[in-house]
Amino acid sequence: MSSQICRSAARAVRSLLTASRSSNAVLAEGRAVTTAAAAAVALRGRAPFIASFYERAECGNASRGWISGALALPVAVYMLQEQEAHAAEMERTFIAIKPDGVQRGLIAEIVSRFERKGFKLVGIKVVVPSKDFAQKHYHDLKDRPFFSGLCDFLSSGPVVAMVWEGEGVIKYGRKLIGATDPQKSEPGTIRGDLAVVVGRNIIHGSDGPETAKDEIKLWFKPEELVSYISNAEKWIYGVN
Ligand code: IDP
Ligand code: MG
Repeated sequence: MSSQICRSAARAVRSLLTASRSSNAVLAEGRAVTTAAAAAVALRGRAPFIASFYERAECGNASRGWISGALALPVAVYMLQEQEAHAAEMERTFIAIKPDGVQRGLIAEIVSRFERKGFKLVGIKVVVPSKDFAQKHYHDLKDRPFFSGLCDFLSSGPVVAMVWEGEGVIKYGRKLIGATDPQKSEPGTIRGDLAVVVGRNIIHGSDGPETAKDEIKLWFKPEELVSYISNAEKWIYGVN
């Protein structure tokens, strides 16, 4: 079941609820029937039982407004649960533009590569991390000879910290970024196109689901992240 259909049905259901609450009975009935039809289309295949009720509600005569209203709540609950479940499933990754990328004026360039791909920005801020914070972020590299220098560098200036959301965003985000060493990054990747040496490779990206979760938690408070449906999503996701 495509998330697109889920979302459009949820939107239809929201309209339905709004319409059924309306004090203007005539308008409410007309709108409820229209949105009932939309919900039926969206539900067909996913919840045929409920959808068939909606279709009957759409075709019926005197009772149609009543049926639409009566079914609004269970369907709304069903669809909103589906939507919540999808939102919970949607992958998120932590991406940071390091001080070299910020100082070189590459923020817009980097943001646009993720945005143009179809990923969704759900959190962004500019911070100067302390060395202690940088050490926490790079804790898995603490035994490497470059660890101290790397943490000095990360805490040397503003970093643009971001959370991006989308299907496959963790793995594909790493593809957009390119190999750690820009000399080995393919042209077309961020590091391949915009950086030259490993010590100044301009961007960080989580390397797996666990790291993504830990890094998002380290850099962002939950209330700094926004859940929303982008208008472009119905054109980015879909199954034919
Ligand atoms: P990644 O950023 O591609 O995930 P990691 O191996 O996790 O690469 O290393 C984290 C960061 O440490 C790199 O992005 C780079 O800035 C730095 N780094 C990695 N290897 C070296 C090295 O050999 N010399 C200096 N810095 C390095
Ligand atoms: Mg890494």
